[in-house]
Amino acid sequence: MTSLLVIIVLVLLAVAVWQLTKIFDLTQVASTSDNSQIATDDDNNVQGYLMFGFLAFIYIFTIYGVYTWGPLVLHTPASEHGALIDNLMNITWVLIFTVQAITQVLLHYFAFKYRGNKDKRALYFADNNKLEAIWSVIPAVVLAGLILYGLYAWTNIMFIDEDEDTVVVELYAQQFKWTARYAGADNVLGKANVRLIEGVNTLGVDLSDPYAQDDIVVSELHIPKGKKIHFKMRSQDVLHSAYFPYFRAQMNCVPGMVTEFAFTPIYTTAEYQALPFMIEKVANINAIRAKKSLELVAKGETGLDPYTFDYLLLCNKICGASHYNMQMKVVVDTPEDYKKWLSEKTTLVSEVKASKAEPAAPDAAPGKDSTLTKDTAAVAKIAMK
Ligand SMILES: [Cu+2]
Repeated sequence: MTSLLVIIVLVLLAVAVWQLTKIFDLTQVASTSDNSQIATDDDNNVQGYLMFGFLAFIYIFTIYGVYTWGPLVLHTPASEHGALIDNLMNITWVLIFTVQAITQVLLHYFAFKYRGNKDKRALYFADNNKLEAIWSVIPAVVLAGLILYGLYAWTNIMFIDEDEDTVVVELYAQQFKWTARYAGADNVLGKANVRLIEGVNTLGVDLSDPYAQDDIVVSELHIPKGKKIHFKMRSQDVLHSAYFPYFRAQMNCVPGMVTEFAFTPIYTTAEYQALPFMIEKVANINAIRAKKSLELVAKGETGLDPYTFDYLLLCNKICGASHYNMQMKVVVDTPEDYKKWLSEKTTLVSEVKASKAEPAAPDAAPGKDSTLTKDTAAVAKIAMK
């Protein structure tokens, strides 16, 4: 509301200034100054030099931006293919910056050089085949190279060898949470369908399918370091996008179909937390949080907890009101820790059995509601932060 008022005030101010200048112009009618609408050589000179001013502005702003926000970009990739994506990204940046640096200087310099002048006549110039060939062929060759390298990187990253020993995990997206399902010892996910969603079987797994017997459903994703993880994505409601920024992986989750992506993590969570850049980043975040905490405590509110780094699975498609908070913690374990963690989990089949053994269905419903209330409370808590 306040910002709307500020905008209205600014617009009214602009209108007032504009009207004042009109009045000022009218009072100058009798004076000797040149009031014609045709640009004079003086006007053209001013415009010519302003071109250089604008050129300086875009370069200073670019350098300022790189210096100020550059350190915020994603650092060391945590997956095997991540370096390939970063390399592609860096090559693209270098090309863009080089072309931009050359063309902007030329554009603004020529606008200055050929600024209007009473003594100059415009040259009639139909075309120049040699020039046109140069500025068509160079970008075509550069772009073709970039696209070919991109295709090579993409097919390399997206290729999943069916015979390779992978860990198959399903990522199930719904407004507004992620759930993961492990394929279990057989490494094959049981069939699933939204029509089969019932009680604790929130993913609609077909419990009569032999492959579903050892499936494990969890709300925190654990994956082993050094092993290829084969993700199969489903969505219950709308388009979501499974985004693992540190692993340089993203794939849309589309209702009614299964999408796939695979990557191999190369740092455990503990190893990644111990990287020098991450220690510095966390220290910076905590310095900001500590300052904020002091302000909060002074106001009689509770301070902020210190931040620790964790890999996250985020949703990268605006999927509704709580999209911003649709995330799941991802833990990369050593293969031994991962095995231990997974062995402590119960299969979905036994969870469903246990829930049915409990007295009557009406009791199950409030249980489900209480998780919902807990989720809403958690969202509200984070939103308040
Ligand atoms: Cu989403």
